[in-house]
Amino acid sequence: MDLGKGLRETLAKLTNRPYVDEDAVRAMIKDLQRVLISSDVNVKLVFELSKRIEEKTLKTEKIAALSLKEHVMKIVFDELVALMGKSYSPRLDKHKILLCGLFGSGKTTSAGKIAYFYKSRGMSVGLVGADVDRPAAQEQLEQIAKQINVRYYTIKGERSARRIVEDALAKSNEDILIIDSAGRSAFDGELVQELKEINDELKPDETYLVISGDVGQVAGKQAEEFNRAVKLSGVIATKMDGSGKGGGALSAVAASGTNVAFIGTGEKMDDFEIYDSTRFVGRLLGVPDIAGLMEKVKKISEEHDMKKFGTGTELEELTIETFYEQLKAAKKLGPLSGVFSMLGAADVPKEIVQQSEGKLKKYEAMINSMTKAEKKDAGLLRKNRTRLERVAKGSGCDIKDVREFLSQFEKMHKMMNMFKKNRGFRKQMERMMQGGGIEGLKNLGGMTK
Ligand SMILES: Nc1nc2c(ncn2[C@@H]2O[C@H](COP(=O)(O)OP(=O)(O)OP(=O)(O)O)[C@@H](O)[C@H]2O)c(=O)[nH]1
Ligand SMILES: [Mg+2]
Repeated sequence: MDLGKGLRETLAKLTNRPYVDEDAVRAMIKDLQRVLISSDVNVKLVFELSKRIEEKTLKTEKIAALSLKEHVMKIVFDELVALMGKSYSPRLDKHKILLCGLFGSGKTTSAGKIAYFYKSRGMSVGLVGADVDRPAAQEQLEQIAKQINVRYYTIKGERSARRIVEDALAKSNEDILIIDSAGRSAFDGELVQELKEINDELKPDETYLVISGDVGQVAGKQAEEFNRAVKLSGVIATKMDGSGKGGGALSAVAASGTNVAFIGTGEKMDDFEIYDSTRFVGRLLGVPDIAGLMEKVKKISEEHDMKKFGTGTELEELTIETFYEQLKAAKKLGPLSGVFSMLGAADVPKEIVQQSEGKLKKYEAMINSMTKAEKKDAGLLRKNRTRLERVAKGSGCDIKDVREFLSQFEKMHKMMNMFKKNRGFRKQMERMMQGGGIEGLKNLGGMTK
């Protein structure tokens, strides 16, 4: 299951309640446990986290400025961040890096990514191909070195990784030297032996273990084993783009006493980030950069694009025209659905928020072909084929397209009605639209960077 979606739904359920009491907190914690465990977070960690959340929410004094809901949200957010471990700051001086890890975990790709990372910061980099097991490994790394334009060192045909490292050390003078080592199917004596040899020769300043994020909580055990053999500086968790188990891997590494240093989020050289647990959790909850997003909301509402979204004391009735205004505004905002979910609404369907330019143009043409009465009351169109045909013809679209537009409108209409009934959401939205509420949201604590 998608950890982010599960967490967002859990929190939305809580904020959707008219008031929060002990039962509400307990129900939320149950949901949270289910979501985390199904994302392969270790059961023991989940229960420890639940217990802390329960104690903190029910037994600690809340900060005066926060509502009880905000208080609970802040505690949950902070606990999730703690579960996902510490953030990392890589050194930026001259140093040598050793990469190790099991087969196919992403070592060679990560070697390239680190090289690219430091090169982009103006440092000189050398890559060392010390994988003497897999015949194609040397070419793979050489290819990467060419692609990102950094030096490459190896001895073709050499069977000893140690000698390759020794040779590279003698020849190189780059700020950053990165050694790619051979993968193994399992953590065994042979692997430890080879790593120790390289280690003795290289005396690395940083040793990173590369783990594929899709192994889930097994990552913790791997980190422990490797850390015992060669002292690790940190873990690089790769394939964090595809895996639903990424949260499990990160939390397990954090619990193993090592820490996550970088994460790989794709196959390209710049799909690579310094690990920041606050940012990671923020992204899961749909608010990657809450301060930046709020700035955008403010700016757009100042441009009046969103004025019809509901300023003043009442949200206006959603009509086809106001819906269209919102679609245009939402496009500018990007991850608007994340804001909605933070405010306590369930996720706005992606297909509504992410409209292409072409589609918006089509919608505009459709709206221009509608009568005043139809724009006010979409129900007139819904069941009247003649009207549908007229709009389709007038806008050069198929009836199917008009129906799709109407169905999106109806979905949003339903959501708006839900929002309207929810006073808490309404208040937050109004405050936000007036600019003042942004502070309120920022006060959710750890969410700002
Ligand atoms: N989606 C995605 N794919 C990745 C990521 N990192 C690596 N890969 C892919 O995973 C596969 C294995 O990557 P490698 O870098 O060759 O792994 P390795 O650990 O060097 O493999 P061995 O040398 O055979 O042990 C390749 O197809 C990579 O493109 C990532 O962060 N995201
Ligand atoms: Mg490799």
